This record gives sequence, C-alpha cells and structure tokens, in this order.
Amino acid sequence: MRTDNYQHHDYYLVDELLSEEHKLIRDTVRAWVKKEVSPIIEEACQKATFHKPWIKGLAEIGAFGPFIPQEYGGAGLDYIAYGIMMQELERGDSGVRSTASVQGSLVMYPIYAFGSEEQKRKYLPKLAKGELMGCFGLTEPDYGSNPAGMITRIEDKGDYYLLNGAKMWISNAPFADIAVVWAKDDNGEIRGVIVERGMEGFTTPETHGKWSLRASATGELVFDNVKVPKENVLPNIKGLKGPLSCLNSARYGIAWGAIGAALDCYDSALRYSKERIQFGKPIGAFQLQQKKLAEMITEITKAQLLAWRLGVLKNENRATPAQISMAKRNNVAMALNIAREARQIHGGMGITGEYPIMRHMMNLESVITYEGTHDIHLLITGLDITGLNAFN
Ligand code: TGC
Ligand code: FAD
Repeated sequence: MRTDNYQHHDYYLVDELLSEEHKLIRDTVRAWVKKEVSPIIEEACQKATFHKPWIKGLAEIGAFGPFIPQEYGGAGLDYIAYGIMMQELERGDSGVRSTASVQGSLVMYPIYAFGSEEQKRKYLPKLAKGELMGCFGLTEPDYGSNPAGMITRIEDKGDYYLLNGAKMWISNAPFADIAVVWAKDDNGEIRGVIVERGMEGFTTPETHGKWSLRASATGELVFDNVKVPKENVLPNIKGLKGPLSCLNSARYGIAWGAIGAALDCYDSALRYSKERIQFGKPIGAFQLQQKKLAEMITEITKAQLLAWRLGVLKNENRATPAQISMAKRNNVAMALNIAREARQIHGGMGITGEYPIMRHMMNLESVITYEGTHDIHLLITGLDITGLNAFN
C-alpha cells in the first residue's frame, strides 16, 4: 500500500485568487483522495477494477454535478470550485476524475440544460447522490472525431421511439443505470435520449485489455430495437451542438484535472531527486535534473493560470468553446510531458507501482484522446483564429 506524501505546489501563489470556500473544497477533496483513493489505486489499476465504494464517497464530497443548482440536488457551486475538485480527483487518478466528470458534465448537465422539468426532478437528485449512475454515448465505432456522421437512429413509432445502433468507448457504461445517448431522428437531426438499464434490447459489454484508465470502467452501448418512451427524449435540444455543449463542460474540467496529474508527478519527482544519491550527491543537484524540474513547475504554473482565467470566464458565461479547447489541449499535453520527464527522474523505479508516475502517464494517453483529440483541439483553435475550416 503506497503512502501518499503529496504536498501542494503553488509557485505563483495562485491560491490567493481562490475564495475561502474554494480552499475548503480543495482540502476536503484532497483529504478524501488521500484516504480513499491513494491507498488502493495501484491495486485497482493492476487488477483493472473500478472500486464501486468510491461512488458513495464522491457523492458525499459533492463531486457529482457541483455546479447544478441546489433545487435539483447539486451544490450550486461555481466553475472554479468544479475545476478544483477535478484537479484534486485527478491528482489521485484520471479514472476517478473521469467517473465524476461523466456524471456531472455529461449526464447531469444535459438533463439540466435540455431536459423537461419532470426529467430534471426524476433524475438529477439521484444522480447527485450517486443513487443513479450515468454514462454518455456519443462515440461510435466508425465515428469518433466526427460525431456528426453517427449511425445510431431513433425511429418514431407513434407511442415510442425505436432505438438502434451502437456506441463504443463509453466511460462508466458497464455499471451505469442510465445512458444519455445521442442518435439521429427520422429527419436526420441529432437528439438526446435517456436510456435506462433494463430496457429490452439494451446491453453494455465491458471493454477489456486497456493499458490506460484501468481503474475506470469502459464499455459499449448496444441498442437492438430498444423501445424508448417518448418522455425520455431531451425536449429542448436538437443538433450536434447538444452533445458538444456538454463537452464544453467536461473539457473544462479536464483542463483543471490534468494539472492534478502533473502536480502529482512533479511532487514525486522533486522528492525523489532530493533522496536519490548517485555519484555521492542527490540527483537533484545535477543541472540536467534541475532543468527537468524547473521546466515542470514552469509549465504547471502556466497551466494553473490558464485554468484559473478560464474558470473566471466560465463563471461569467464568457468562455468560448475554442478557449476551452486551448486549455484542454495545452494542459493535458503539459501533464503527459511532465509524466514522461518524471518517469526518467525516477530511473528504473519510475516504471514500478511504488510511484504514481507510470499510472498517470498511461492514463493521460486516454485523456489526450478523449473529449476531442490533441489534433482536433488544435484544429478548433486554427478555425477560430483563421476562420478557415481544416476538418474536412
Ligand atoms: P460544426 O459544424 O462545427 O458544429 C455543429 C454545430 O455545433 C455547434 N458547436 C458547438 N456548440 C457548443 N459547443 C461546442 N464546443 C461546439 N462546437 C460546435 C456549431 O456552432 C454548430 O451549431 P449549429 O447551430 O450551426 O448547428 O460541427 P462539425 O461536424 O464540423 O464538428 C466539429 C468538431 C470536429 C470540432 C466536433 O465534431 C468535435 O468536437 N469532435 C470531437 C468529438 C469529441 O470530442 N468526442 C468526445 C466524445 S465524449 C468523450 O470522449 C467522453 S470521455 C469522458 C471521460 O471519461 O472523462
Ligand atoms: P479517430 O477519430 O479515428 O482519430 C484517429 C486519429 O486521427 C487521431 O489522432 C485524430 O486526432 C486524427 N484525426 C481525426 N480526424 C482528423 C482531422 N480532421 N484532421 C487531422 N487529424 C484527424 N466517447 C463517448 O462518447 N463517451 C465516453 O464516455 C467516452 N469515454 C472514453 C474513454 C476512453 C478510455 C477512451 C479512450 C475514449 C472514450 N471516448 C468516449 C471516445 C473518445 O471521445 C474518442 O476516442 C475520441 O473522440 C477520438 O475518436 P477515435 O478514437 O474514433 O479516433
């Protein structure tokens, strides 16, 4: 069992930009991660199991939809609070953050933003408490970066919709009680539907053999003539902007979350560099290792400021999708580079589970791909600054 000796690093005193409530939230989530995640995360990853008791704990610390208003069971917190939570969870493990970001940004958010009053009252309070868990089905076997091409269909049968198709790479699918699924209707318009476990023809086979996000359950959603009641369609959205709006919230959370993974790698590398003696002195005394560490904290600091400013814009409802793309892309790549450098500082020990480095590194290989790949986010920035579309 690994002891979690993590100490926070705040080189530019970014903490001073946070409220007392933000700091309290951060300390609460950090304490939960140290107590409930760090001692068992290595084993969970080695065994590739999602630790179900985390659900109750995540609900208790308010990690499911913290920005959802209190009347629907959320905490009514701002987006900086949400970001800080994601940072602290991902400091523990990207898979744990994934569980929370899917539940909050990809399941609760669309029901809150596009659902009927009945849907909000029926699902949101239970999702906030973790009594129901959800997943988000957008990606299909043949349509990943290009979800507009999706094949999954709902057919209007008068009393109900008939759902057919398949989604893949879906976080939380194997244990989710409900799925927010995006499918095209008879007019070819993308609609959101809430599919419940137990509906005939709906299955969620688990995806095995992952080398990344091993503590998070991933699966498929298969729809074989599933009869979906009409009241399960999200009434207030049509088109690709529906799922993409949800991604804005989740990508924002990842921009913060990735800083957590980077901080954990940096913290471990800094400590190791002072303890590990070679050629009669700590390896941290060698210029080559100092260069790595100095560049790490520089990049982390830049990412912290980017995330904080984005949080301010998001709270003011002024953050554009392209700004969110820039932060997701920069901060995840930053964290992955830091994980790779930190692995080298740990020498051979860096590949073992005694240190969190390799686990973070492997997780971040998913994080840099999901919620829009590194390339797609660059093209979003490219389109935004030139006005010229390079996607197709
Ligand atoms: P395009 O023509 O650009 O846009 C179609 C409509 O959508 C609007 N829009 C957005 N609205 C809100 N937020 C955004 N970020 C938006 N981006 C575009 C746009 O204004 C338009 O609206 P309207 O009213 O004119 O119809 O669409 P496109 O087909 O050219 O695609 C653009 C592109 C490539 C950027 C988009 O398809 C994309 O982002 N692709 C990446 C797919 C992706 O990110 N998938 C993620 C799946 S979910 C996931 O990975 C969860 S992992 C969770 C975890 O475990 O943590
Ligand atoms: P592709 O789209 O096939 O891309 C392959 C490569 O081609 C990439 O490098 C990409 O950048 C590049 N590429 C594609 N188009 C272009 C272009 N126009 N120009 C230049 N390069 C291009 N999806 C969900 O809906 N819900 C989930 O909960 C979910 N969870 C996930 C969990 C995990 C662990 C993983 C790995 C994925 C998850 N995804 C989920 C899917 C994820 O969003 C997709 O993997 C991602 O959007 C990329 O799609 P793809 O894998 O089909 O890659």
